[in-house]
Amino acid sequence: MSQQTLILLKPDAVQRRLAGEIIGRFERKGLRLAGLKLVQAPRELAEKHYAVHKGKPFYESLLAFLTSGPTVAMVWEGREAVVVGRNLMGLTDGAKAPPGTIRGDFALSVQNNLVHGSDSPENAALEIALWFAPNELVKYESVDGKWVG
Ligand code: IDP
Ligand code: MG
Repeated sequence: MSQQTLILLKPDAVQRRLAGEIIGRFERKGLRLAGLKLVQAPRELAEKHYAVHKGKPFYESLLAFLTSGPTVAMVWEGREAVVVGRNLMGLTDGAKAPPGTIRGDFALSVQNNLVHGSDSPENAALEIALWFAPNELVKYESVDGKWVG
């Protein structure tokens, strides 16, 4: 089943000029880009996005991080896009994420771990609605669809 997932390149990815490297990994995997924009997230958006973490010791620091600079917000779609995105990212803690994953290759920190990816199709739908207006998502046929599946 084709799914959509919200992927964010957090401000550390943009500041460290890793956006192209990371986007390339999603492209090469075979996922299809459905939406992309650069956003300076206001606090209200960051609060909604990380509402599940409210009350945790790292919550305020996490909000400060996500609002500290521009974020690349993207929607990727394709077969099992949610779990595929999570696997490309690797474990939350960059020090524990295996090599070959985005965090494993480029992150050392727990907080500054470069990417966000939705963790379920239900959360993906909620997060996509938070970051994108419906008319910002583009539907099209990918020409290599029959090869990538
Ligand atoms: P995830 O991004 O791998 O889904 P979550 O547990 O949902 O990880 O946490 C959301 C984000 O909060 C992480 O990506 C990371 O930036 C930050 N974070 C998670 N746990 C910690 C922590 O223990 N200390 C500092 N920041 C954390
Ligand atoms: Mg999460």
